[in-house]
Amino acid sequence: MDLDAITKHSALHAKPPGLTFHYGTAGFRMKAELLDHIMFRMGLLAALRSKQTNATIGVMVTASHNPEEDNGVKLVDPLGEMLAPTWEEHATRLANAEDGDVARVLVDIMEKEAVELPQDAFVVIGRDTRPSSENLGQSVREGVAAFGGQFHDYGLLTTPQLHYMVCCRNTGGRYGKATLDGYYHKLAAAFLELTKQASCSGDENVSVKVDCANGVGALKLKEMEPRFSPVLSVQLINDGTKGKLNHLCGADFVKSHQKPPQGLEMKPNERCCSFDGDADRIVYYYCDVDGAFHLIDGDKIAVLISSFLKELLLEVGEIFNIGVVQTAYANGSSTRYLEEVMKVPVHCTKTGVKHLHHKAQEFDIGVYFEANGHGTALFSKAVEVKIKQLAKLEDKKGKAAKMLENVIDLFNQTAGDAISDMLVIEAILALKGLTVQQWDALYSDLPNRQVKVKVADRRVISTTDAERQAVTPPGLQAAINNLVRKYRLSRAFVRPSGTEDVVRVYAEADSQESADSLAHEVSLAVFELAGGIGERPQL
Ligand code: G16
Repeated sequence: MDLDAITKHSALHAKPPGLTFHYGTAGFRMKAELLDHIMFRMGLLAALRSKQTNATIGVMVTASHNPEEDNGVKLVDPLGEMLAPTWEEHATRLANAEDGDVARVLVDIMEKEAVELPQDAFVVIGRDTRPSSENLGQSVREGVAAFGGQFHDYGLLTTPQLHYMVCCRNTGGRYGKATLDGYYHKLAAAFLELTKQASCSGDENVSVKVDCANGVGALKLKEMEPRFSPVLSVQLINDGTKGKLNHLCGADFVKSHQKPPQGLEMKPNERCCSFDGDADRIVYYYCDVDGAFHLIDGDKIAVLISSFLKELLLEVGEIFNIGVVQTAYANGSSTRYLEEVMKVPVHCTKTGVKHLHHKAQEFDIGVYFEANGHGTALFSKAVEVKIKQLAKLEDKKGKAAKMLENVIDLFNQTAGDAISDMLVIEAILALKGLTVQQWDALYSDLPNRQVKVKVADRRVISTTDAERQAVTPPGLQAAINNLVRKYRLSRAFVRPSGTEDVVRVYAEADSQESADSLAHEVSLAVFELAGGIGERPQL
């Protein structure tokens, strides 16, 4: 490693003064103009991580659900998972190093992690459609090259596609081919095979309106559509040809505002869904004959998937432990339904798919979904092997195992994936002969509200118990407890966002009016006790 060259090169990607950076819920995220030095340094770090693991590492340039002016970056570990927590700390340290100290911090990380310098480094890069992403991707490439690493830049990809590519490359192609064609082929083949088993297959082509948040998901779904169109037709809305990324559209907008995205006209009972800006989240919705909007979020997706998997397992006759992982945002009704009606164990982790993913790996079959629509299902090696064996049988058991084999292939097991999840959902609905209205009717969500509060420094709020209790600032949790007591069937919590400069407030109660009012009162408590700035929260 030529330390002088790295120091010189770092000076061309100077750190803006006076700011502190933090590898958050999903990497670094902020205004795009502040990110150049971080991109260069994450290129360096990805090369270093690649040397240490002797594997391909991924770098995704995206700020997912954030506004178009923001951008971000996250590193993807060898099996397509999120970066290991100790390396998140290295990333934070490297991002905050003064320009002249970058080489020294790198040497320090190398020593700590026992990285062998002569080892080759290979990094794959993907980016979303933000105007800033191309240049920021160039800075990542420069970082990798400055460390003597090689790279392959896939250009525009959804985030889950990049996770998939990393996993394929590090498993010798066993997970799939590390190309877009390989991704489309794997998913479409599994989907077509699976839906052949639907009793009404071939009768009618199902149609879904897909709001693509004006993001990269539109491009990729358009490319893939001919492969599944014999069974499913998609009408793309907010496909990026005119609107702004994530503006008044996309999964985050629909979930948090509980209303349809701009540009999407819904006829009663029409089946609709929304992706977010990098297509790693999905939520479904429809409006009924009275014009009322019905949201089917990540919680109901987890219920649909886990009940389908349980039924298949019963037919296969194998006892595998299946668990569902949620976060504090999960609607109380969903947790109750999973535990009491479906008898499935439910675990709660901190927000961030990295936490849910790790917990889900503890089960033979782990289904994880955040209420915001970010999730997937994971199958242990032992399950995959057993199901493959059983799928060779020519009886009823074999048929169910074959279906399970297709389901396993249809899930993107590396990350939440809106395209893959949509195909899983559509396949399950077809196989079970369910409409979205019947799916929605499985249980009723408790009315809920999510709001954001601006404070001077959101890190004054710290939490415990999977973010359900505030530890600091003093008095905040007691204030929340007092407010919650005023409402029936109520619950509320606050946490600092790891992707936006805000504090998030969540409240649920027995009526929408109560949920709104509780969320508002808790916001005021945050504003007063945690250093609110700007306008006081309004109801
Ligand atoms: C990211 C994470 C999600 C998380 C979301 C919001 O999603 O991957 O796990 O739920 O941010 O996080 P926070 O509340 O900390 O801002 P995305 O789709 O933006 O990458």
